[in-house]
Amino acid sequence: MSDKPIMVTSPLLPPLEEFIPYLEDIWKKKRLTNNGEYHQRLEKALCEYLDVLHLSLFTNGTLPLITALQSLRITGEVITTPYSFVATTHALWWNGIKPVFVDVDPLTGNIDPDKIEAAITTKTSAILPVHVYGNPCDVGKVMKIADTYGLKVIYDAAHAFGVQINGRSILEYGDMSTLSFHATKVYNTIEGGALICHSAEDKQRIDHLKNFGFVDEITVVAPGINSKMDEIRAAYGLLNLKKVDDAIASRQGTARRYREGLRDVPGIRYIDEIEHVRHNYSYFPIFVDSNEYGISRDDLYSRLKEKNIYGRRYFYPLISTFSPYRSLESAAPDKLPMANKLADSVICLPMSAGLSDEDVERVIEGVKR
Ligand code: T4K
Repeated sequence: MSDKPIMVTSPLLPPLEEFIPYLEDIWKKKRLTNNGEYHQRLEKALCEYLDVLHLSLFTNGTLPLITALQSLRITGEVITTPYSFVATTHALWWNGIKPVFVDVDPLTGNIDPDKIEAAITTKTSAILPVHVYGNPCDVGKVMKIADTYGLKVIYDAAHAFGVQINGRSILEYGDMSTLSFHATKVYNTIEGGALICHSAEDKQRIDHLKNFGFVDEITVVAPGINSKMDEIRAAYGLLNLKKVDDAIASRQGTARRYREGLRDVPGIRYIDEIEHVRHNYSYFPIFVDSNEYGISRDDLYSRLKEKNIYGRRYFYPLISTFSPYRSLESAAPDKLPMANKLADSVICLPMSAGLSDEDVERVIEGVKR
């Protein structure tokens, strides 16, 4: 077996020979950004692929979170999860909103809906859960709580491109959902993202907010930001969209082999497929029980590195331990035992379209030893 590096992920790239004619067209037309032809085509194509009615493209997956909160005029406190990429909580900070962390489900790492009610105060205006690793949150329970207390729900669906529950897009749930199209994601536009909403009015407001708040040449209705996707990345995204089904199928094969290969390894747990869910296999986290496995998570992480296998500890450290947030009352480790346990035991194994059988075998053998 070779020992070439196996990275945690490798980007999906469109065929260069198909990209060049798109670039030539953009060069000819000299329309580079600001809701150009490719931008409009990609929004339409994504609505069709994802089976949603209203989607706004963004320049990354963080700005749609910030914009969703502005668009829904969220203030005060928002209930969220500490087990995510730091952008989730930073979006609250950028809006002057206080994050209130609640603990997560020990199996999936998603927000534990049974812990949400106890965190609601008179200042709570919304819930910001994350579909971690693309596994759906308990959307039914979250919706019930939100309806009971009159709260908005924004799902950070950065990992959940193409995920469905019972044949319905996961993006239909909540008031709004956000996606990331970063290079490391199942579907990428190099950098990019989107905000999904459920009405033409909301989409219009979002489109104003992502363009400085401009409604027309001389009218600004809100202190918007600049988060428009340019034509080159939109064209790249159109091409990558043609490849994403094959990419997901390839990832599915890798996930199946990991599950078979690691099934009987003592002290290694993974997340099983969830019934009635169309998964996108965006990540393959394993959780190491050091007592049963024999060595710690960090020792396994280092040993894999020595073998040129680069996993990542997504999501360690927890967001609640970072300096801007650790003094919050809700960040106290004893209030977040499950999130801490997952963060201290997780390694995401390499996962990308086109991982060879040999690579997958090397990873499995690396974990087994
Ligand atoms: N919400 C959630 C739940 C998120 O997970 C994220 C982002 C966001 C919101 C915000 O979305 P964006 O604003 O980022 O669109 C990565 C990504 O930068 C980030 O998008 C992602 N989540 C997070 C989980 O992971 P890093 O710092 O771990 O990536 P990096 O550069 O170390 O790359 C990992 C590996 O991927 C490299 O070792 C090699 C490979 N790689 C990476 C890049 C960028 C390539 O082969 N080619 C590449 O171009 O953050």
